[in-house]
Amino acid sequence: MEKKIEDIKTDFENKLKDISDSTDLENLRVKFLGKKGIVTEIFSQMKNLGPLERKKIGPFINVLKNFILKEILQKKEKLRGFDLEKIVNSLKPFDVSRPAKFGGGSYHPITLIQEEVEEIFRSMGFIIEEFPEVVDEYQCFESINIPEHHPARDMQDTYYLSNSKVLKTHTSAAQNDIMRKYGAPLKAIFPGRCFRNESTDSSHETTFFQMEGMMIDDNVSISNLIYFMKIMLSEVFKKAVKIRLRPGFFPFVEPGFELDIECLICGGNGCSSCKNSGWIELCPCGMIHPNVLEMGGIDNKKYTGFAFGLGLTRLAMMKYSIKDIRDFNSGNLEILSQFFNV
Ligand code: FA5
Repeated sequence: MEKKIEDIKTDFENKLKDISDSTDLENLRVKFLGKKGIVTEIFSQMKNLGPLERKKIGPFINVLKNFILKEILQKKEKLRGFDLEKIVNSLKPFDVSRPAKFGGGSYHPITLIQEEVEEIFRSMGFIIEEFPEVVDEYQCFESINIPEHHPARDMQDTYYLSNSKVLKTHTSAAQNDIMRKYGAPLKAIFPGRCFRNESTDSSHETTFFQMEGMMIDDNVSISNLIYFMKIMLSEVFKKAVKIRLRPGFFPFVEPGFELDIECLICGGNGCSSCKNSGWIELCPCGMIHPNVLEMGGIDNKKYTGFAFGLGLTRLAMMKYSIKDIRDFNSGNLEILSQFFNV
């Protein structure tokens, strides 16, 4: 049997030498290693051997099989113009004890933009609050005037957890707790990660960041809201950017607005990031609904307030010219490590 194995090896080596194209190589592989191939056949003959001899011969056949496999792979690479042996020989020896070189780390663009916007509002007297990502339905909806059958509560948008909690769909979920915690007057921003069960495209993600803001005092009006929005945008972009205000409906504000920014990727000409509209929906806002103030324990006869829900991830897209929002969660360091606050 050992002699037979040796002969098979020699026969294979002779045949391999003459092979010059990949079809012949595949035929050779099938001839030796295929289901009815020579090596398979010799494996099946093992059953005719006694236990001692089987134990002795088994490893020889395995070595033969692995040898043939390795030679075929190497030949395949050679035929593709890829000489493994040559490459291995050309590798320079290296010193494994040499200290590694590490590049400096960098902040994620969301962290950069968040810190920047926080600083802008902090300098205008706003406090910054953190809020959990898992909230209950009362916080996310009822406490801000979203009744039970409102479409925003539809399973399509909201991730419901098994403990009857939800993943925060918007930072507005913190409004009620923050009003109750601080009362009025109040100037607060609260950034956070939001989750929505929706299909993604270049400006929609299932996980994205918002920054909510509220100002409550006597005599707060829409002009205060517009003033703060303008300051924030001019500080972030350090240049005039075109915005437009349209009526918008949100159950927790009255009146409500959509604040859009001209798409800075295409300069308003239309591109995939803005779905060819030239505008990006950035920061809906409005005057806080009296019911919401009341549910937050604030006297709605004495106080008025505005609230906004800034799309922080979209703001970062515009600031850093990132065309596709999905890049933020991609982990692609080539894209993510090149941004700095300027
Ligand atoms: C809201 O979430 C309201 N809570 C905002 C609000 C707060 C209105 C206070 C009035 C007063 P909307 O669903 O439109 O609204 O989201 C607000 C912003 O978050 C959008 O303009 C957009 O910039 C960003 N945003 C919303 N959904 C996504 C998404 N899937 N991916 C990325 N950004 C999103």
